[in-house]
Amino acid sequence: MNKTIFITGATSGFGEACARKFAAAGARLILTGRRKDRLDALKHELESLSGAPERVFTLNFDVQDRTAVFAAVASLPSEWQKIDILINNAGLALGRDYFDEASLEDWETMIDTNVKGLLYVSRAVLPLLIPSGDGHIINLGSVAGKEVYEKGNVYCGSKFAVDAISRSMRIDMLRHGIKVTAIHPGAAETEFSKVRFKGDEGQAKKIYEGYTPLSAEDVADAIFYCASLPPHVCINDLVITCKAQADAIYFYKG
Ligand code: NDP
Ligand code: 8X3
Repeated sequence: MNKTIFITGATSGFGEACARKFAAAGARLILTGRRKDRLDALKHELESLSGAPERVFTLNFDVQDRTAVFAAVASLPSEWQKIDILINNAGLALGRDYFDEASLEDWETMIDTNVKGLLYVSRAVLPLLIPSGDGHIINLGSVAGKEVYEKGNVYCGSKFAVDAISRSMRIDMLRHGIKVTAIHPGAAETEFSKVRFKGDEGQAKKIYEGYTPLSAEDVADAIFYCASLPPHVCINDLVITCKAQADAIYFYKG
């Protein structure tokens, strides 16, 4: 794949799996996240595996920080200033609490990361995506952006926003020839639940008990498929769950 892919949240889960998948196909990668040690290790690994130095460029910033987002993208060297695909993946859930008991700080972090962060990165990257006339934006929504569930309140709200923003972006990007795909996964075993339950491994593990959840690689495969279609074909909206999950609420746990 002779393309440059900009991936947010490449230090773990779907973003990291996408980095491996696209790297294996020969793409050039701009990998971003807050944990610099992980970005450096991944760059080293992918460049050694491919035998192609300068295949990966890393940017270390917090998507919540508008100034940092624009400064990071502006710092890209000229040879990295043409981007073909933006994968807006960085995101998180924090807490799973009743609306009247949830932490306001958690709510703010989810909105600032999942909604405002996605907007900042998209606006910062678009000037580098538009000139190709053939760009692609892939946003990570969730089944939580399709149905709400108990104690999902603001996480669900943030992913409903990603769904609406993706649909709206798709219309506004028509004139630039940019595809917009929203991917809505169900339960996938990554660091997501560990982050949601603030490091409580036991609570995180319980989420995936009694069934086989999606893996990060399953989701990366679907994203790669969407990104590999002919130029005139766009998957607009893709909901992907494991076999044991019907939607955001119904599971069959054996
Ligand atoms: P992980 O926790 O494994 O990875 C999340 C990634 O997001 C990390 O690389 C993290 O990097 C990055 N990130 C989080 N906050 C910030 C921030 N403020 N600034 C920059 N980067 C940030 O989770 P997943 O891979 O599972 O999740 C990826 C996306 O998929 C999220 O948007 C999530 O909501 C969504 N999703 C996940 C599902 C699941 O069940 N796993 C299902 C449906 C959707 P770092 O901490 O280094 O900054
Ligand atoms: C993550 C999936 O079901 O925990 O978006 O909300 S869920």
